[in-house]
Amino acid sequence: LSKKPLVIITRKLPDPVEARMAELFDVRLNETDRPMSHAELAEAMQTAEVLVPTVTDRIDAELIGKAGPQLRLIANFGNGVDNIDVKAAHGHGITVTNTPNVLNEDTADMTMALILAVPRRLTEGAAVLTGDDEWAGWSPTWMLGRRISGKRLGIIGLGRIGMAVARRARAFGLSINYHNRHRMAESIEQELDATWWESLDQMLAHMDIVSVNCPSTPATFHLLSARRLELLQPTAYIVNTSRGDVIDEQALIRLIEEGRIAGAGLDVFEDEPSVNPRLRELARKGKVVLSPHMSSATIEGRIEMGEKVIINIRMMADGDRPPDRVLPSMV
Ligand code: 8YV
Repeated sequence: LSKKPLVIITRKLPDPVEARMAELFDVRLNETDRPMSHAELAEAMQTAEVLVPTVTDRIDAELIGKAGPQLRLIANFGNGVDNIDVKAAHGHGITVTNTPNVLNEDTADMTMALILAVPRRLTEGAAVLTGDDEWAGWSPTWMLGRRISGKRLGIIGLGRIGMAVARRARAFGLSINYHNRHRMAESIEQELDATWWESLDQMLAHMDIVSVNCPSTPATFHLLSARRLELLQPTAYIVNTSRGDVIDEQALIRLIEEGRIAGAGLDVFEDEPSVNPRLRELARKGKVVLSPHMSSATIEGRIEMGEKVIINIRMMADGDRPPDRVLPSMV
């Protein structure tokens, strides 16, 4: 990289982040805040030394294959790198970095918000006071939800975000269970009072609430397949703040419609930004709570994500290894 590399940012970032980047680098901004088209991305990759994409840009093998030789770094503004073909980038000698850790707490907060909102019917209750009808008043049998405390939470993917969820969930009286391919160190299990389930199938059959916190990779595509979703108890809830494609969304919708899963809290969807109309209908019925991919959307978080991107670019421009490199073996 040159000392003041040409950095192309694909989306509008918070003002302080853009200002700092403009001080340090030769920055080309996207003022429109409309995602770049495939052709615009291809053009950007012909000129940029550093590309800063987001989750809405699909940087596939074809685009990477057509990138100019000056492109040395793809510094993703985001934690998940499922939008980037990391193997293809690596094959072309392009480094990929992400923004880990700074969004763990925000994502865990939103996960808890959904874990609480669905069984306690929060959006359904809120809708009573925003609709046209008057509230008929309190009744002993009205708006009864399900108790949170004392229930079993199963975390799929006890990583940095999953652990932040576990810490919060313990304070709400949930017991902590998890499924990872590899068991965590005993010290972590002890700190979180967490039980490892080697078999995801077994864990699913025994949980009251399941939270998806693993990344989207080829290995986790439809990890919650129709067959696995059918293992859940009819009283169980699912929360997903990871990526939509970890769950077979069609199967999830069908099982909730059929009353074979109690409900879901979803911040992510298989085909963003379009959301299946049947999910919207389930939301109107109070069976699911939907939020539009906003788990990490805090002012503080976005600024810290920007700082991470800046550090990675600076390190690389200084000839050092950027701290948040994503290697093909990690995805
Ligand atoms: C971001 C996310 O909003 O970081 C991630 O993986 O899903 C979100 O927190 C998005 O990725 C920004 O690119």
